[in-house]
Amino acid sequence: MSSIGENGADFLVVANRLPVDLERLPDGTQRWKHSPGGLVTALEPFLRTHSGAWVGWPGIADAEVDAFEEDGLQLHPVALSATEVADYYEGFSNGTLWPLYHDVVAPPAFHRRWWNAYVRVNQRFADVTAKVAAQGATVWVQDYQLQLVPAMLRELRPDLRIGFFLHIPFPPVELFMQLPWRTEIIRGLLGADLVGFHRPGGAQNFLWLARRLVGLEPSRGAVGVRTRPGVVQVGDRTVRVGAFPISIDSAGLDALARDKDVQKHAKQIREDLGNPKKILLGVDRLDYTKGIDVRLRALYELLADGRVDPTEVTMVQLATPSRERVEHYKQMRSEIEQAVGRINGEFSTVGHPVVHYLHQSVNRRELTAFMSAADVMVVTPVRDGMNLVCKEYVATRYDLGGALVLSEFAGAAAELTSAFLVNPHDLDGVKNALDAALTLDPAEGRRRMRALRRQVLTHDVDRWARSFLDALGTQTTI
Ligand code: GDG
Repeated sequence: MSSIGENGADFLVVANRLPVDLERLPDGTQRWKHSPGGLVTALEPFLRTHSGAWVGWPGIADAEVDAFEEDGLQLHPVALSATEVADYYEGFSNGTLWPLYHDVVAPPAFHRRWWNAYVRVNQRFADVTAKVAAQGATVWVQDYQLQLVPAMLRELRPDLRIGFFLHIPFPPVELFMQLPWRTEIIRGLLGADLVGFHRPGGAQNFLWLARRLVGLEPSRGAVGVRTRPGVVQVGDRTVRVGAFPISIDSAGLDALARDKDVQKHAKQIREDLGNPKKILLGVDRLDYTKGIDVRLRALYELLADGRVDPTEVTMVQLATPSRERVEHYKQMRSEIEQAVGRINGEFSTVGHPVVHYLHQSVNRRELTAFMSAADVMVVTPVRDGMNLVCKEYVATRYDLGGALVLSEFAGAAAELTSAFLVNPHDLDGVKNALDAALTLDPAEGRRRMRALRRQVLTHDVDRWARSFLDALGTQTTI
């Protein structure tokens, strides 16, 4: 770790979180820890192989830390007070925008105090970025926490090339219109040169809103083709709008899954679980959008109907702790834990629980071993921008084993069409898909997995980043 020199960065990522978390130890000292999460997982391989800077919050309140360099990457921490964490992060980002953008699966709360903090914090991110970006630099702003940054940054630094990517769904017009500050958000995003979404539907929704709320006419509305953006004229500037489906470091994960120790660990996991005939696996941040309750309900009914034998099938649910101070999350956690308890109470035998529920995060190698050990990966979100877990599972199955049950409401469903696709609101459909995946003919399973792998291995995170940066007009050799 070293401090930063005088020169500004040519390529910057601006995200709510830094790719490392600051941790305070009981003895008062601090240390940096690698932080999990979709965004970091997605961008890290790209940034490590290019030289750049990352602007973000270190993950704890009131941490005043200087910029530093790690592995050739400049890290610029943005400090947030405890009140700002409560109002901007837990409040407006995760209590207003997150549920609103995920089809109001939980009711969003609208509070002016939260909004004011969101504006203030977005301005701080823009100020820090404006200070550390070199003349003419490319800045890539990430996600729903920072939607005002593009316009704020353009105001401060018109010389910059600014891209924005949204990692969660962009909602239909009727839902977005609920937001009291809807016009401000659209204007904030329009400060970018390129606004990217996972799916063409999100890009289309955004173009509609730009017309309805700001009166802008899209000059090319056809956003159906993945990387061919629509275009909207904002004064003398052209803003491009398009769909860029994110992916994973497919080759890296494939290699990790082939590692002998990881395979040994996978075998050990099966043994530790009592060598059941079939292992079902769920891996999610503990979030109400992920449909963990849906799969537990389906499993419960399959057991109750006698379609699944509890002595033959075991489910492992890894639920990474997430947003634990936000009310909806506390409530959902206890509901899920009750559902696990109910299944185990009714169907387990001593020493052999049907559901192994871990509310903790595991390291990457261990996660890969779990995926290698699983016969059926169950991904049932009621709404998900993309969902990387399902792509990761596919990347680990070099043996063409395993089966994927995937919600139609995950962005990934458009690409992973050889999965068992389910509507998570249709409980019978989910049960049938789980049953089909558990009793899958091995040859049919290999055929499906081969098709899934062809997609995931040829569409990796590097390709995603390049296609976005190419559309932004940046040389991806930086
Ligand atoms: C947002 C959008 C979009 C999970 N538990 C552990 C662990 N993870 C890793 C997974 C995966 C990542 O976290 C989760 O990514 P997802 O895409 O599934 O979901 P979100 O966190 O909601 O991400 C999503 C994504 O942004 C990218 O644009 O796909 O739709 O909601 O990589 O493997 N990793 C480790 N231990 C765990 O316990 N090491």
